[in-house]
Amino acid sequence: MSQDELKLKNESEYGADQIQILEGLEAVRKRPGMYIGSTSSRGLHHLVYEIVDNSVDEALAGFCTHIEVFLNKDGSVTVIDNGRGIPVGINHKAGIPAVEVVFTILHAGGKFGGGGYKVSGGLHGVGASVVNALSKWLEVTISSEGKLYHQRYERGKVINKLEVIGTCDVDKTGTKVDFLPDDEIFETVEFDYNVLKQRLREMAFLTRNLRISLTDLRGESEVSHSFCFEGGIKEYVSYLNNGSKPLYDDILYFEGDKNGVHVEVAMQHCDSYNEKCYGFVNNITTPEGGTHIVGYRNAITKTFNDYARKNKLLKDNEPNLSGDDVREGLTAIVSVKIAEPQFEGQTKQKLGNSEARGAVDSVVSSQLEIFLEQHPNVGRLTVEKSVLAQRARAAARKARELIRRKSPFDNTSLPGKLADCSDKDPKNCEIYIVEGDSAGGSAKSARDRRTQAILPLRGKILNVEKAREDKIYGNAEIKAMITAFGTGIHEDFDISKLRYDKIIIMTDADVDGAHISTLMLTFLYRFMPELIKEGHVYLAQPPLYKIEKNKKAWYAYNDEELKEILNEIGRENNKIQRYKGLGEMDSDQLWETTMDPERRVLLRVVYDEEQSSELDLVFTTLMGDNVEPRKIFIEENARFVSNLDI
Ligand code: TSJ
Repeated sequence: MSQDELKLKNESEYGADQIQILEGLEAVRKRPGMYIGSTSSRGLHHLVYEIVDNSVDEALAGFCTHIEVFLNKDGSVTVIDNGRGIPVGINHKAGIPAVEVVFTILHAGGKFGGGGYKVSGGLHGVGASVVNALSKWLEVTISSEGKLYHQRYERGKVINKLEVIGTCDVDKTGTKVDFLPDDEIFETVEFDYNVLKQRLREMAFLTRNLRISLTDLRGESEVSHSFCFEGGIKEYVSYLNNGSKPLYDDILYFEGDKNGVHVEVAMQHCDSYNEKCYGFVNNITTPEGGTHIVGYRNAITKTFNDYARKNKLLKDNEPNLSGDDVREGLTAIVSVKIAEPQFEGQTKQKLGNSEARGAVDSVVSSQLEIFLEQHPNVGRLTVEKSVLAQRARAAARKARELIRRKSPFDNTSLPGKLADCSDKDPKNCEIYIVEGDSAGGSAKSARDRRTQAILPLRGKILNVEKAREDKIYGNAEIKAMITAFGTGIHEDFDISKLRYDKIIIMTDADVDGAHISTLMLTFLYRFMPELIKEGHVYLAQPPLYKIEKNKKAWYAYNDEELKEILNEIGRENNKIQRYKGLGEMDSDQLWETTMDPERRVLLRVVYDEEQSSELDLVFTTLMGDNVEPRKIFIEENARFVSNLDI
């Protein structure tokens, strides 16, 4: 029992208890990072999730069907649900209304009265009181039994007692919370509509039939999205597979309870080669996996092998299919709900509860076996694909060994086209991956030979989304990159062997260039994701225009900048040159505008673990066979680069 709860037991010390409580929330304001991870934009957005989580719990309990989120003009957020309303009765332990307990006592989430329990979240599942503590003001309004109850807090402190401020329909119930994040706490208090939209969409997928709407009232015209998925995580899988060709029409769905664990799995194979598997525990993503994912994988491998043997799709003298073989092209959502999740791992994003392993294994094994018996085409197509994957993997192993045998530190094995730098300390070094031999030539003469290496690539590099591993290793451009970087790939990957601190992709500032950048990023993301996660990957930003006037020169990196420069220097007597490609710049210009560390602009490619399913989608959408989603992507593609690094 916590200090707070102990104190609260003694009702006669009510006044003293209040002081204790205020100190509790003071602690949150003193060390906000401890409670919401960080005070960056990410922490700010967590405030919204923290509140919405409470409404989702109400939906999971079966009492709420609709949640609305508004971003208001004054910077505040409104969350409304049509649940039962946070209880307003006096909590017997605390001697204050339950709703006040929720907002003023740390870790009080849902443990009060009525036996309702909160399926507490992961790292940040600390509840409404933390949001309250980190808000300039917060107001809660509850509709219950024909009355409207209201209370206001400022920086976590009660401003007025819970009071009845009006009436409402007797059968109308629900909770509304308005809050304004405290700009003394957060580095930024500006919400990103798209970030919220993505997470709310995910929440809607994870709770089928729950409608979640988001409305942005900040701009001149209202922007709004509303999500409600009758199929829940089945629809999530079909959303993720949009842009790929499914191997069969069905989306497999398994659900069950075992050992106190609620298990839900949806999956479908595509004719592509990558596995996508997103795990959730109590609706929180687990980028590091954990016992639920292990259980799911065991079940899939075992059940497909059993099915293949039983139906003679694998001969007696052929080896078992590996997990990787069976999961080639497989997209899956594994969602479990547990009363007391244990999170482990470096970032506490890995499920540790051992009962989850057995529960998922058992639910998936038993239901998948029956499904395959009833849908033999799914079994046959999957096993046939897995057998091909098995053969390709054997070929890939040979190809990989050939690459591996050449030590990256042995200069003679470095790719012939690489113009390496002379400094041998990776910390000082960077490598430019340049599209085309001619641009490669300018870059070679432009560069600082001591610290900058140049690797020109010829034409478009292989699309790794569309090729099996063995073919990928045969590709000269990809081999050149792997040996130049020095790290190895996949299970051989060792970041300590990275030969350059910065990997900079430099392509023309046009649609083709963007496509090549994306192919490059796809390769890095699939084969060396750590390089992106650790922030080693950048996109160079060549200028789009050169403006000359009176023997002076300016460079503009986009149309906006061009306008600004023209406004400044006047529109007369100037010469504007639009660069169509890197090749149009001479080496001095290339150095000045794009490569000189003192003057250039680089975009760092970032990877947000919590949004990895979205990032995955970006790559597969662009690289898959479906043309329509690809067009959409190109319009939105600014999304996966951010963090201007000047
Ligand atoms: F986070 C929060 F507290 F601020 C918050 C809670 C915010 C919002 C927008 C909604 C909620 C919330 C809480 N919605 N619905 C509920 N439900 C309860 O708190 C509740 C109601 C009745 C009973 C019961 O057992 O009768 C139990 C609970 C947990």
